[in-house]
Amino acid sequence: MRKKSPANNWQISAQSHGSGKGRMKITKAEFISSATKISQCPATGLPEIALIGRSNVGKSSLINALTNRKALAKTSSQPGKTRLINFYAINSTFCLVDLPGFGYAKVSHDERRTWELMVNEYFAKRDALKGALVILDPRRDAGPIEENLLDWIKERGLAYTVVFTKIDKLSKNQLSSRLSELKKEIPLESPVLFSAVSGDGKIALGKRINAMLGDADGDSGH
Ligand SMILES: Nc1nc2c(ncn2[C@@H]2O[C@H](COP(=O)(O)OP(=O)(O)OP(=O)(O)O)[C@@H](O)[C@H]2O)c(=O)[nH]1
Ligand SMILES: [Mg+2]
Repeated sequence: MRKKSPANNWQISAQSHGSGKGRMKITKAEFISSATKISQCPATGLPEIALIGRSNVGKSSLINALTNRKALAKTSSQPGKTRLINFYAINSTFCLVDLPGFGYAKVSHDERRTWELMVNEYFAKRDALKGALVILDPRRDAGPIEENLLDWIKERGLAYTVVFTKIDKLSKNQLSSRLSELKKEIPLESPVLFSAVSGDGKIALGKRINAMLGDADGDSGH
């Protein structure tokens, strides 16, 4: 069994510190374009890391926090802000791809279906897609949607990182007990604990993205 001890797996403090090894310094972040289908996705030639998660979980805010930009990606306190697939080139070396969130009940059935098809098609067919950031709010329960999503990502052979965001909204104790509960609901390995407000987890996440991109390099045989 390659199970890590909870202490290693669920470390709450010191995630944003650590050595400089593998650190990502973002010097350039630019919006490239939006797409609703695969044929509209930009031909950047860059590997892509997609952010996936429920509406309002903080996907777009995470992009802004990571890139130190206030409004590179549009955010809103209302769910359903991101309605297109948005591509952001980082350091001209890879793209972060902001996807519409799922599970937002207040849009029409047709519109929700359109988003699902859009995201499904992107995930199934986009060759440039090398990794996924699965964004979760530790205050909310994870369910079959997240479980299926993780299965799907694994079947597709994508690298992925689970990110718990908005951790500033919980005390350390609350966070710790929520993480233990969530761990029973979905299989989680070494999640990154993040806050777009405090900046916690930015360094850890940058390292993970670097590692995912490094793995993708190896896979492509270059
Ligand atoms: N306290 C706190 N609020 C956050 C954090 N991240 C995002 N938010 C807030 O959560 C709300 C939703 O953030 P977005 O980044 O727009 O969420 P999203 O996942 O992109 O939402 P959709 O585009 O609808 O899928 C906004 O009001 C943000 O300010 C965080 O780390 N801490
Ligand atoms: Mg968004």
